[in-house]
Amino acid sequence: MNLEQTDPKIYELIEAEKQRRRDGLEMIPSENHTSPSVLEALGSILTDKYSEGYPGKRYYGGNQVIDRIENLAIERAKQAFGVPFANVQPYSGSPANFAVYLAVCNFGDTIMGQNLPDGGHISHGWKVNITSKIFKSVSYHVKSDGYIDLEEVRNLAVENKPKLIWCGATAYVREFPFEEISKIADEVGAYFVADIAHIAGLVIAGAHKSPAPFVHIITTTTHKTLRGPRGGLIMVTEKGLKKDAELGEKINKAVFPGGVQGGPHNHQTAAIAVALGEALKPEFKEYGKQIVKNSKKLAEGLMERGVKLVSNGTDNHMVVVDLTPDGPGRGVFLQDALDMAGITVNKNTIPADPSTPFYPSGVRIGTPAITTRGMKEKEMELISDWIARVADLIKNYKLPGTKEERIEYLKRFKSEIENNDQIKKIKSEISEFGKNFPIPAIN
Ligand code: DSN
Repeated sequence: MNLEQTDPKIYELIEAEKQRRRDGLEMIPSENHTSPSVLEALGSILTDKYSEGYPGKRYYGGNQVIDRIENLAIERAKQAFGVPFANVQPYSGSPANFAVYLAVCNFGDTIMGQNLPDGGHISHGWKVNITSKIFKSVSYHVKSDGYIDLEEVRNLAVENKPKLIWCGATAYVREFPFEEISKIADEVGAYFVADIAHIAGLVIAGAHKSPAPFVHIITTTTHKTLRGPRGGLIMVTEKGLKKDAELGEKINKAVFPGGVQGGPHNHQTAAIAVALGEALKPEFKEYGKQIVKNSKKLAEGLMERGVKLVSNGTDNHMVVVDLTPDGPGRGVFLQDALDMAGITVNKNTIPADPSTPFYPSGVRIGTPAITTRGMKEKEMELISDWIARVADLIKNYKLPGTKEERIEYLKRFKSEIENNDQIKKIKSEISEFGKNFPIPAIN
């Protein structure tokens, strides 16, 4: 019996999601399309097994095969990122980052990371996150040109003597200054951690500088540019082991039993191993480089058409549109209008955002998933034209001041945009265009 017969409701919903993807373009920078092989491992019987502990040291019997799978994932992670130690068990990025804190910090210590509205990640000490409640959190910012303010990083580090400094973000379009911040971290004796969740695939492909020579620890998710299942990795570098020879052991203990996780998700570990195996193939280097070429071309196309971008361009897989020339808090209009036209993006804060994270003033647009579908620079020209046309259509919508007004206004906005002939035309153009670029595991 298959799912179609045993649970037709869920089956139909999965089919509907497949159709949504076929009809549109996934351009959320943190998403991708996994291969059939990754999905086969993820959907395997490995999900049934308990295996708390690590290879050769488990709390459950019957883990002979699981040990071999986990060891394979570890070896591939070490090879892919050029590091001597890897833990492949974190359920995802935030639990991985939390384990790093547990391994090297005590509650009450000072930590430092990139401010969330400036593109930083919530788990790097943002005010609503537990990391700002159990640690003293200090945030650094980007300058008006969109680059990390290294002078501020140094001043804050010298003043606050953090135990740990993060470099990594969710909405940063420039190459991360790993080398420059490592000097500051060394000067104040801090652990320096790169969170490369967004750029992991680019690092493996050689399309972004590797943090390995400069940091002590690297964390990443596995489902963004790395194109694996949802999951996380924590790695210790040679530099990290020099600072503390026990660092790998401390990370392992922090992930389990010290942290927020129980049994490893073995189906996920196997799928991560498959994704890493794919990322070690020569064609992945081409893929990673094409992601960046596409992103740069998209940035050019948008700016030529009058769309303002944070930092006026990009070095990586994403661009961040700044919608403030027509008023604050307007990310939601472009996100929803593009959604209706068949392009999936997400509203996002911009540096020094005059609005809030729920009604931010920007939108992130990324090329990892459409590059997986085989799109190249020529297609970016078309896509930038569609995006610019939609951005033009929403120019006159302004975010009202109160919560009640916003709800009513957004309802009206959605119905007007849904019935807009231009949007309908773009939607049908995109759906026709997408047929030439099959999605692995769907078409
Ligand atoms: N939610 C992820 C992203 O979209 O960048 C970060 O955790």
